[in-house]
Amino acid sequence: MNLRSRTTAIAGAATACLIASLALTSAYAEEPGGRTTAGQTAAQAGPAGRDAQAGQGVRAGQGKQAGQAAQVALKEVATAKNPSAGAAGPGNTVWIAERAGTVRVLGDQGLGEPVLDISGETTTDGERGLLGIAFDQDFSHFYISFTDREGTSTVDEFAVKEGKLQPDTRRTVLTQTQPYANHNGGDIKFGPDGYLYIALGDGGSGGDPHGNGQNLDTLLGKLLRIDPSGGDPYAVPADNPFVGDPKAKDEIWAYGLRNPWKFSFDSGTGDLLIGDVGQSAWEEIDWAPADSKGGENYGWSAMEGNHPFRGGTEPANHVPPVHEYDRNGLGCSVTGGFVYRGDKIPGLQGQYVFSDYCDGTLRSLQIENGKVTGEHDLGVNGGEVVSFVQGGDGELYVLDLGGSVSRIDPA
Ligand SMILES: [Ca+2]
Repeated sequence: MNLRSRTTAIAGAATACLIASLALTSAYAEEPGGRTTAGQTAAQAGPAGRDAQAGQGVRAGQGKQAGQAAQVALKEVATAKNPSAGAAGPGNTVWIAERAGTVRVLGDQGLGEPVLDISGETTTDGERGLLGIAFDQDFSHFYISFTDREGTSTVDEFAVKEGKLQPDTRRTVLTQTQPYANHNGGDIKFGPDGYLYIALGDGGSGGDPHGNGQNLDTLLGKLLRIDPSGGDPYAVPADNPFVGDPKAKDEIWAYGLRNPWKFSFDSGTGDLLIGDVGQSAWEEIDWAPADSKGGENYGWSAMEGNHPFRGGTEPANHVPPVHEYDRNGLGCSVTGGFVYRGDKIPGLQGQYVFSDYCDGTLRSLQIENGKVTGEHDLGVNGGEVVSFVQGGDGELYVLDLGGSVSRIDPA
């Protein structure tokens, strides 16, 4: 897949809006007295960032280096309408969520007809919409994460029988009201422990005006861990880090997050990786080992990446990002991906693949014992990359909000 044209990148109003709201409005329209409009910001940043990347070629030789970048190619396997999330489904299927509220299954001829349509229950203003989907480990339940028509973050569950959703079993598992339209997070994944993890942003506006990131008495700005099958509407695992602390919400697994747009667990090691979108200067990848007991403080809004934010003091328990990058050419809104555990690209084995919504270049990190020992530009551009999907076979897919669903193949 090639770089998209400037015209195409600017064209979609929804696209421009999401660009702006994911990252850039944090310093612009979302704050009182912002310097410019969201539309202008998006038009300037998206295509410009992409143009700047064109011709730079492989950057693997810069900075830390460990071996050669894997040789990969992007194979478009389907087109969708604003794909926003995906999940491996029963029988090695791949399920794709479209932001306006539909879910479709990838087949040999692209995406099938919607198997779910909640488009009447959500909106796509700001950063809203259908933002996450997940199956539990035995594919007996399917979960959707979306903002409802009032903007409230909502996680609902469906029973699955013989690979099909059972609409009459739908129930709401968790809701969280949102003070602003942006920074909803919204990604959901089951961990290797069988519990459901839910990422919620800091509630929005810009600069975390309510201090939610460091406030343990709110679910905003957190990664949650719940057991939806253990209670009604859910149970809290007894070993969650703040169970028993009356000043902290029991559901919290980790905190200090701004807009954890996408996160994943390494299917090989169980390690946790979170792409947390920065305010206006630093994009970051956060990490925790598989044997973490939870409770990590990733710093926001005292810290943005490794840097004190607006005079903030680094918390004593701050867990700094495993990787950060600034806004000088590499993008403006990190999109967390997956550690590659497929078979087709041996050179990519064990590397964390991620991208940036404003830039689109696929990159990979070699991470050993919580330290980045190598980083690579994979030499391909996924467009307006909003999500990665890991198929049941371990192969990775890239979702371009503009419509492409592509698989990462060997070159
Ligand atoms: Ca942080």
